[in-house]
Amino acid sequence: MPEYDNPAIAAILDTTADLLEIAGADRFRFLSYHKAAHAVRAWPEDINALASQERLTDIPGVGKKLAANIASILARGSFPEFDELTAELPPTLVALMQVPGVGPKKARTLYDRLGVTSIDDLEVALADGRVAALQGFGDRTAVNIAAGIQSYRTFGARTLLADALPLAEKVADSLRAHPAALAAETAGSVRRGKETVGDIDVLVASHDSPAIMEAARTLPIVTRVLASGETKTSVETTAGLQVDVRVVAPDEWGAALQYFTGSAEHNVRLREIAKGLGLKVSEYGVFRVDTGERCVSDSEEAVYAALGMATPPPELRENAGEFESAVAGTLPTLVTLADILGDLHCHTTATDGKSTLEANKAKAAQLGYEYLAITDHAWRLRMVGGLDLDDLERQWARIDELNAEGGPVLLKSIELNIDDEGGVDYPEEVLSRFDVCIASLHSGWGQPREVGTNRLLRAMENPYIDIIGHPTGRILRRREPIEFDMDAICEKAAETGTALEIDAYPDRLDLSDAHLRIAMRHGVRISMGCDAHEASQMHFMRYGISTARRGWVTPDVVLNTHPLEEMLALLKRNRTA
Ligand code: DGT
Ligand code: CA
Ligand code: CA
Ligand code: ZN
Repeated sequence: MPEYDNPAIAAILDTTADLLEIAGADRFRFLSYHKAAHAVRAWPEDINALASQERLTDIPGVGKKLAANIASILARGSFPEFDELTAELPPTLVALMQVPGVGPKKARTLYDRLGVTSIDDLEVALADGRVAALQGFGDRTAVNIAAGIQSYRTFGARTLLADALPLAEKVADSLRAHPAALAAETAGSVRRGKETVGDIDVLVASHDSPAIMEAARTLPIVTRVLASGETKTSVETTAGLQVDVRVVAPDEWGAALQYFTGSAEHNVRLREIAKGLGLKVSEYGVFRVDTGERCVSDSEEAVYAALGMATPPPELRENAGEFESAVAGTLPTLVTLADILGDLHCHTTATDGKSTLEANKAKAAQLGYEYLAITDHAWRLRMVGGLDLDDLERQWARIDELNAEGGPVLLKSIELNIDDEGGVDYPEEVLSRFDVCIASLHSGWGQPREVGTNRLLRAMENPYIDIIGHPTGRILRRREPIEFDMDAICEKAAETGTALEIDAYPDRLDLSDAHLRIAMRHGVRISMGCDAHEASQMHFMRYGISTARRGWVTPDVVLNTHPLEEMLALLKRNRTA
C-alpha cells in the first residue's frame, strides 16, 4: 500500500466532494468534504502520525465519520462512499470541473450524453461539434469551454507550492538518508519557491546510481513508475504529483544543482554570459571552449564565480535582474522566516474564522511571535458576520484582558472592505480607535482597470488605512487578479506611507513576485499576514516568505520584521498623526 501524506488525503477528499456535487448530492454534504480537505492540507502534523494516535478528529471539520474515511484511505487507498461514487462516475470527471466554464452540471451532461470522461475527450467532442449541439450548450458555450481548456492547460494543471513543498522535502530527506547518497536537494521550481509548480525535481549525488534509482522507484509515496533509466527516474505519487529524481556524480554536484534549479530563462542567459567569456556551462560543469578543459563543477558558488559573479539565491533565478546584481556584487539580502516577529492578518470565530482569539494567541506564542493583528471582517461583509460597533467593543475588551495576561500582544485591528468609490465600512472616528487597519477589495472583479485603480488610490488617501490587503484579489488557479495600474498604486503607497500586503495564504500569495519587484522599485513598505481562518494556518507564513524573496523583498521594508513599538511607529496612522 503506498503511503499517503496530507496533500494526498486532501486530494481524495476534494475528489469525493466534486464527485458528490456531480452526482447531485446536497450542498452541505459535498462542502463538508471540501472543508475537511482544506483543513487536512493546512494541518502541520503528518496525517499518519495523527491516525496512529487516533487523533484525526483534532483536525477542524473532521468528525468521526470523516476520521474513519481517512483511516480507510491510509489502510487501503479508498473508503466505502468513495467506492460507491467511483462505481457510478469515473473519478477523472473531476478534472473537467477544473476547466473554467464547466461546472458540475455541465460535467454531468457531457458524461451522460457524450461519454466524455477527460479533458482530452472534451477537446475531441468540441472539435467535432458535438458539444455545441448539446441542448443548453450552443456555439457560445462551446467557445467558452475551448478557451477554458486553454487557460487550464497553462496554469490550472499546476500544483500549489504548499501542496508540493512538504512532499519534496520528504523525498529529498529520505534519499539523503540513503547509504549511497552523498547529498540530496530539491531543485527546479520548488527550490525557486515558485507559487505553483509543474512537478517536483530532486537531485542526488552518488557513486551508485542504480541504488538511488531503485530507492526512487520504491519511495513509499509512489503509485506508479513513469520512467526509470540510468540517471533519471520519474514517478507519480499518491498526491497525483510527478517527482523527477536525478543522480549525478559527486564532482558534478554544483553544476548539476545549478542547471536543474533553473529557471530555463535563467540558464539560457547564463550560457550566453559564459559564451562571451569563452566558456561553456552544462549540467556537468563549466568548460573552456578552446581546450575543452573543465574549470569547475563541484559547487554552485564555484560555477557562478567562474562566470565572474556572486551566487543569486534560487528565488531570484528568473532572469529578472539577478545577473546585473550578481555581477555588480549588489545582490540583496532577502527576508527570511526567522525575520518575522508577528502576523498582521488573521480571523477569529467573531466572523468567518474557525479559531478563537485565545487559540490564535496560543499559536502566535508557539511560533515565537511578539504580536498578532486580529483582523476580522468589517461591518459590510455581513455575509460572514462582519462586526458592528458593539461587536468591536466586545472584542476589544477581551483583547485587553488577554493582553494583560502577557505573551504575544494582540493588536486591535480589522479587515475593511473597499467599496466602488474607495470608501470603507466605518467613519474615521471609529477607524482611529484601531491599532492598525487593513482594507481589501472583496468585490468588483471584471471592473475596468481605471475603476480598480481609483478605488485603491482613494482608499490609500484615508489616513487610517495602514495596509492594503491581498491587493489584486487573485486566487491561484481560480480567479484572475483585479486589473489596476501597479505603478500608480505603488507611487501612491510610497507617498502616503500605506503598506501593501503579501497575503501568505497558499492560493493567494498576493502581491505576486512580479508585483513585488515593482513595489520594491518604488520603495513601498510591505506587510505580511497569513489571512488565517484557523489557527494552524498561521504556518503558511513560509509560503509568503518564498514569494517575498522572489519579489526581492528585504527585511527592513517589511513592517512585521520590526519589534512592536518600532512597527507601530512605521504605520501610516502614527506617522501622519
Ligand atoms: P515546473 O516544473 O514547470 O514548475 O518548472 P521547473 O523550472 O521545475 O522546470 P522542469 O521541472 O521542467 O525542469 C527543472 C529545471 O531543469 C529547470 O528549471 C531548468 C532545467 N531544465 C530542464 N530541462 C531543460 C531544458 O531543456 N533547457 C534548459 N535550459 N533547462 C532545462
Ligand atoms: Ca519541476
Ligand atoms: Ca521536472
Ligand atoms: Zn482576511
